[in-house]
Amino acid sequence: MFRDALAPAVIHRLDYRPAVATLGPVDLHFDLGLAETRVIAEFDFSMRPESAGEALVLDGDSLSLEGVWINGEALSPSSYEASPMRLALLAPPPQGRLRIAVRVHPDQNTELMGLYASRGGLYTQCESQGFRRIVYFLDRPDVMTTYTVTLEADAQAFPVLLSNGNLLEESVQDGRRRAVWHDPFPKPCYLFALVAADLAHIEKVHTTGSGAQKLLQVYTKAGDLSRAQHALESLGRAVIWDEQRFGLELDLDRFMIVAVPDFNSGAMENKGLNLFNTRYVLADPESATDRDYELVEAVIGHEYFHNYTGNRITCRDWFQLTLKEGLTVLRDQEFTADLLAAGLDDAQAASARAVKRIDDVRTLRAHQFPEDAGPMAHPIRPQQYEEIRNFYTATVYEKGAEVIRMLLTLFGREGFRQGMDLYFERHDGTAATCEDFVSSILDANGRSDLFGDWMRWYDTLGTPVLRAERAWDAQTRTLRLQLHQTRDPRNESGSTPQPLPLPIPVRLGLLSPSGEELDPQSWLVSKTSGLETLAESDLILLRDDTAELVLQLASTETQCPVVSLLRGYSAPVRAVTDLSSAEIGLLAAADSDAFNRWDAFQQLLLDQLMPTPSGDLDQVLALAGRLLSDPRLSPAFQAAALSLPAETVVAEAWAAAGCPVDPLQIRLAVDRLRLALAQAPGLQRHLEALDATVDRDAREPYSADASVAGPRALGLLAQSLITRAAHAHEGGCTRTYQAKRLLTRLKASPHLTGRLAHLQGLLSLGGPEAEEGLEWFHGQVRDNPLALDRWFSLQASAVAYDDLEAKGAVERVERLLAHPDYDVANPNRVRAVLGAFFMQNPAGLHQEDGSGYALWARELAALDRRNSQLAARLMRSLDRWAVLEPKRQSVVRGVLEGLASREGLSSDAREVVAKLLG
Ligand code: HT7
Ligand code: ZN
Repeated sequence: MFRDALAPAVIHRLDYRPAVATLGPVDLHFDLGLAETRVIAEFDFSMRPESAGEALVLDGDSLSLEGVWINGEALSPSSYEASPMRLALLAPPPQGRLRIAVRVHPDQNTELMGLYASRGGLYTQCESQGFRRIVYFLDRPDVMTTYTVTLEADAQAFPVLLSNGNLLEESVQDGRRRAVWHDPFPKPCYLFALVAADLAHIEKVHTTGSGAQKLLQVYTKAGDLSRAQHALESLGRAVIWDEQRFGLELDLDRFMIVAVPDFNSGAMENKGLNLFNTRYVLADPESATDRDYELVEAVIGHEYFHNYTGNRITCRDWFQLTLKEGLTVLRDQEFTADLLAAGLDDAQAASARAVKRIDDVRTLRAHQFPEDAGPMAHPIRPQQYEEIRNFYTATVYEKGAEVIRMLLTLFGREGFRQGMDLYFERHDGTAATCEDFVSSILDANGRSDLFGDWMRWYDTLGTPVLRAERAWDAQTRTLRLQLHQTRDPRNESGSTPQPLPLPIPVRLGLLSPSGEELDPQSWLVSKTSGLETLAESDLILLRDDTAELVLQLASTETQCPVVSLLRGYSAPVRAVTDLSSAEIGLLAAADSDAFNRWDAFQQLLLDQLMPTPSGDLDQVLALAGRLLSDPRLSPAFQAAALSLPAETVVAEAWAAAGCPVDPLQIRLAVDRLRLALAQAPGLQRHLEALDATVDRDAREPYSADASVAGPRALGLLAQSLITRAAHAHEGGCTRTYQAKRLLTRLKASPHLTGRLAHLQGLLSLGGPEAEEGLEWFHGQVRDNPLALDRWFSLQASAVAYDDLEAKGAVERVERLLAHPDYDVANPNRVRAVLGAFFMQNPAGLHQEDGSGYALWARELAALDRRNSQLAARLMRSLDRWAVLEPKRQSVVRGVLEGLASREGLSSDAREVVAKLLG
């Protein structure tokens, strides 16, 4: 008897077994309707000899069976067991042709997994386990086969019928449209997709390096088509980039992107038919910011790159998720960096790449570091899970990309490319493992010896700490650099403990105390232990827990040099050095490595934000002036350098220093520093000159190009500081003046980037101008859902200078939830309100009176009943509750225990809440 388990099952990586059967080509037939869709699947199966005599158990989820046949014969009720969650053929023949018919109800599918309705259209989302909500199947990534799909639907309601691969035929008869699609590439079912909707499209032809013609298409609602051009161009750039950088050509005759208004995540790489959240497709100056333009290009690249890293070579099991996600993130990061650097001279290109690197590391530190320090911490390849949907995490994606980036750093572009070539040579068309990838890269570079040590990165959780200490002998001009790594103590317990040292590539530089770069050629590494020196003289590979590098300096320098450690952020670790504030200031002022220059200044800012600030505020303010007046720095870099660390990043720094986290005190500390920068006499001239560029920019035709977006970001940063100073101005006249100026700028701004910055400024000042700005903006965007999302999120995350305690935040969010434009069925809108409040307004969520937590629990319990995946993701906003000060901690514990004891909590939410409770 096969029972549907009530208790959640924990799935262990080491329990992997191949499926009991292999499947032949699949024929799918869909009779499509919003209220009801009938699905027939037909395929040959062949039981594996090792599984002879076993039942053939097919996965299902919320399905109702209409009939099941083997070799054309209906099965007798005693030969199978069917439930919404599975179909078990109790004594299957060794092989046969299986036919299964089910009915599903797309318009009742609020989870947006499987086949669902959105604004009159039908769409699918099958990763990771959505196909089982369409028909009973062996829903696992190592079961790969080809698909032929017949779609039938009302011709008027569904003028466009799409599925994976190539269109074989299309016809309309008696008001019914019929389309047959065939995908010649074997794929796992999570890459299946269909679309039936009323859509328009734009297209272009791409001729590959080998001369083949490929059709690239973007589908949207007719009213959105004018916003699809940037997506189509981005797709064209991605196709070219993958050919040029990795020699990978588009393998299908056509490649389609479809924009979906209701979508759980960002996008999905279904073979030849990528489905996208509208947010990552549609871009025009009124609906997308500069940042959104960049994100659209990056996400389109990401999904397209999956065609090889994910689709052609897929994952053997879901534990290997980082095999496709980490690698594809690395590829999309490189895509963006290459595009940013294209056409620039060497120095400008290096600076453009550094800005991208800063951006990526900022994301890693803001999202992955807290995850790795909290109760949901897991290695990039987890050992176990209850719901795989909870493991689409910053760790699997972002840290996974960093682990692969280290291989790129070690072997360089050429070596990495050779490794990728070998990976495709060995594994194309298969379901592979992380071991397969790592050994391909290492073997191609003659470093198979590193394999065992390297795989430790896949089993280690937590952010490793790298300590560096110097000992300087002035007489012999010898620098002893001691390196010491420690890993999270939680690695010493658990199912596969991993307490052994990690191989850590460390790129380093030296500066003289007067700020001159010491040429790496002039160092002589006289002795090493616990590490390898590599061909590039500024790169070493730490192999042990403790290592020593002895550097002999050729220069006449007699003072201890300043070490610039982990240049370009060469490994995903937390560095702790013995540098004084003055030495960190020297790096901020003079390091030739732009990433470390940024990092050094951010460190000084962070030191000012600690419960007991360290360092010298005047030095920080003077450095800010120096950064702003350095003509070698790009405006984009300057904007990144002067942006204050996010409150969540400050909270992590407090936690790492063992200080209980008080989100309100953090907000006050950040605000004090913002005010100090805004009022620093040495900065006024710069800020005013930059602020004046805002009006000039508004008169120019809009471009999202980095050469324009960088200066714009800096101008708007200056505006935000001037706004802060204006609020503090005694007597209120400057404040009113600035509010009126922002309101004028808001109404004159031709693009969303400016409008949002001006409206944010107005919200921080408050008063009648803020109200007028909100109303005006709403009037402009009421028919533009993406821009309207921003109107919601700006308010949910707003910091008002009159209410730094955020006492009015909960009430404001309650008003947004009651607003007629709020829509709980639309994940983007839910993220715009709840996501923005929970993740970007810590002082608001963590109100001392518990009102933020009460809203959190009420809304997420309700959301869990409708869309459990989205709810579980938003619950992660309390990941770090255990580092809060005791009073808030005890309130959160009560809230979490209350949620855990609720009847009917989804398995997604149950897993997260249980982990949060420890
Ligand atoms: N590979 C895709 C993951 C994804 C997803 C996962 C779970 C639930 C819904 C989802 N939608 C898309 C996206 C990507 O990383 O490319
Ligand atoms: Zn991906």
